[in-house]
Amino acid sequence: MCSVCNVAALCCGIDSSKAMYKLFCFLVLLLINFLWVSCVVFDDVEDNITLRNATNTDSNEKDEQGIRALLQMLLNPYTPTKVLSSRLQWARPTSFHFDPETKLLWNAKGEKAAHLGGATAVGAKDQFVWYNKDHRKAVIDLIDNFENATNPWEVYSMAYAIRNHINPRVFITVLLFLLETREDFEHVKAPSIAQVLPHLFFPDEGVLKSEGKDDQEQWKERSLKRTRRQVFQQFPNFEPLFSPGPFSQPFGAGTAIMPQQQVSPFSPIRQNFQNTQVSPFSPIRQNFQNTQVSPFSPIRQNFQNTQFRPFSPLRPIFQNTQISPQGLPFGQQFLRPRHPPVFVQWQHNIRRTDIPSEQNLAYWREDILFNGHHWHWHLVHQLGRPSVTRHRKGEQFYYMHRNILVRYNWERLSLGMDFVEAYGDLRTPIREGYNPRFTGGTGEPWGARPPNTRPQDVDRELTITIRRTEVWRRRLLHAIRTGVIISRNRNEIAIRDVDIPPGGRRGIDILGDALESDWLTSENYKYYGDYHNFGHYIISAAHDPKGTLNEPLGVMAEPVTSVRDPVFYRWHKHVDDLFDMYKVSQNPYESSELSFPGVQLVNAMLLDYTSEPNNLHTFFNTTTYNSRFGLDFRIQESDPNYRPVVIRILHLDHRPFNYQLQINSQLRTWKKVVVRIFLAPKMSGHGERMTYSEQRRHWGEMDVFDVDIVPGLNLVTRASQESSILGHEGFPTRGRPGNERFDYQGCGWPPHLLLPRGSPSGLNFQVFIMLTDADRDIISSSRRPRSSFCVPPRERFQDRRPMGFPLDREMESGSALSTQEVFRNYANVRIVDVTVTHLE
Ligand code: CUO
Repeated sequence: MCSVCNVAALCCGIDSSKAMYKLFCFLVLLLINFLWVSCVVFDDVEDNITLRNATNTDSNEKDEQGIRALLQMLLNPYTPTKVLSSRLQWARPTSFHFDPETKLLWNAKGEKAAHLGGATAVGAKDQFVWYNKDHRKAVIDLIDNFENATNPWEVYSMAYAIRNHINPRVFITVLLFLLETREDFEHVKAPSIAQVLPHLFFPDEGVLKSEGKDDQEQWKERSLKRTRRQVFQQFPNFEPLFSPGPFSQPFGAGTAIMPQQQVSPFSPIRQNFQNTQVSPFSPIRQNFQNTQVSPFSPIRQNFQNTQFRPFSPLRPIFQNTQISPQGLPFGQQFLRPRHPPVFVQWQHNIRRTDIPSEQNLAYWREDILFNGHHWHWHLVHQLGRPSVTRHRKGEQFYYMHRNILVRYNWERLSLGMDFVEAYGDLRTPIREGYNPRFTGGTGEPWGARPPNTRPQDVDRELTITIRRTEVWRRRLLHAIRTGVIISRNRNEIAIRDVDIPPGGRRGIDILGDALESDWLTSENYKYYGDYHNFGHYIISAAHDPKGTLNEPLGVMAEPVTSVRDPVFYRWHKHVDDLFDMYKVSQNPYESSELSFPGVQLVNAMLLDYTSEPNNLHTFFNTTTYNSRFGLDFRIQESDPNYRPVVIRILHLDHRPFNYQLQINSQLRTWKKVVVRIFLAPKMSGHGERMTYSEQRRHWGEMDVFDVDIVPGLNLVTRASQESSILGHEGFPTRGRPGNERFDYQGCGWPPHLLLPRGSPSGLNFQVFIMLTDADRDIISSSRRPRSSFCVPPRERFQDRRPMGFPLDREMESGSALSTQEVFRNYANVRIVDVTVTHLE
């Protein structure tokens, strides 16, 4: 029958001509089949679960088993625990038992370990609503209970006992939060939210598969291939970071789809860095030689990083969307002969809003990493959580959302649209309709809002009147105008953006907590209410405010989805207007705060090495996304129709570039300086030159870093990918030597969206660059790269200045002048005109 059976039969002394032989063969084949199923069917789940630090000697084997199981829970959010446990052969913990009746968790000694009444308040099938305070409280309750666990194994044991009784979204949020904050999880690399909950980013399986058929046919000859080739043919000296190979290969079973990640040794980008480091005549090298920079200096680190890291703006995406760091080509993990994948090209071309111009921005609003960034920011800046409250959280709320808004306006300008218009009066209709056209975790579609829907008082999961939010707004406006917040003890707290003693809070920080708002860190939650969050909630319920249609809430209910809806930016423009009223009320910076005697920024340029200086380029690119988990979970792998879904996402991208700065120091000794770089459009949407005041609301942070300079002329090169706002590969958030690095991508801005789209004929922007004295600005010297959009738990922002300094306030010199004219007399400032060209 088969050679395997013959050999086995021979070994066992069974005659191949007898009936006994047939039975024996049957048993052998059964055994082989069992082994095959165990190894092949389940191992691609197992393959993807790899701890960041496999040789961590601190964690015992049990802890590692626990962590592995916790990650598997994350990646299979809707599979019951028992099914997962037997499929993945978890070690079964017996130390906890949960009683769903009493909501009590008992430990092995028969003692009450926790009461999960709060955590179970959100039903297993309820739609999770982040901006609903009760739902956030469920998250906090569960976090509190998990924090009693003394090690990862205990966290797993508790999770095992309670998981089936907790709303899956609450459970996932808590688990990811624990991975971010617990010290015993420091070495664990958490999966991205797009991989944990892909249905929040893509439509359901049916839509994907039907689109996939079309796209497979189109793939070989259609747009993307042409787009990429055109980009590189236009600039023959520019070698693509990724080989275009995958676009010219037919797809099929076993075809590797991962583009080459390594930068070619002949790439001009690499050469550039090699040149700047290796050449003995390089001014940069001379600079290093002269200054004898310590091997631990951030300057040196910067160059080391830029040299040895493969430079790819897309690399973080790949790292984020795959969990296995073993070096396996990404696609090969699931390209098994038995399950040829379905390839889907995802182009954001599903119409979701009725206004065509708004629809044109879908590629930006629906960008996966951007959605993930916003979600992650809210995850780590958990509301009502004093033990892990992030430093300057209220100010961060203002600043991070200001930057989102600024960049959205850059994009609108690139497409010839007006800047976003505030929507703050909840009694007026919302012009834009929005139909999300994808489903929530429970399989129900998100609520759709028809055009010109007028929000009303809400009475469904929560009860809230518009009148109540208006009272809160009036009180907040009064606080902004008078510069005084009334505390819960009825004390008057002055809110001012002045330098503050350690432990004190700036006015913008206090205002941010009151406005967002946070029931624990708000100085008076009862009085100032929950203004911003309830705005989200009322808008998300506008299409069914009383729940009479039994329609789920719209995407505005959740940070992970809210940025997809055009009304998000309108609501946040209104919130930003309130913050800006406060900023405008602050005294302008004095010239002593802006100048830097003895240090001049002689020259500055931006180079992408494909054309003249100060010419930057964007284009559309693709990324492959593994939807192995979540999207196709409804068809089991044992089903002959099972095929994994592999998604290619079209997204904006740009050529990496460098800032080159010539800094002259007349000081007698070396000096650490802070370099602050911002970008803004030069002209308004109507083609008029903007004044300082008009341009002020459109500056977005590009980078803030520090560098050591020596007396005389210094040449400083900084790579765009090193930016302080970006999610970095292996960003060392914990800052302790010897720690494994943690993938902190979620906290940073998506690297591929660093630049605005620009226009085919070139759109004019300005880059504002300022040098300030690090002795004044930096709280403590650290070798960690700085991050502008979040700070690790229990640490402080290094930059002492207000976020957005110096462009966050009005200037003494008057609002009729341009920014160039306002800073004309400051030798430490330069404004560079740049052109951003979009390659089509
Ligand atoms: Cu991030 Cu309104 O805060 O969404």
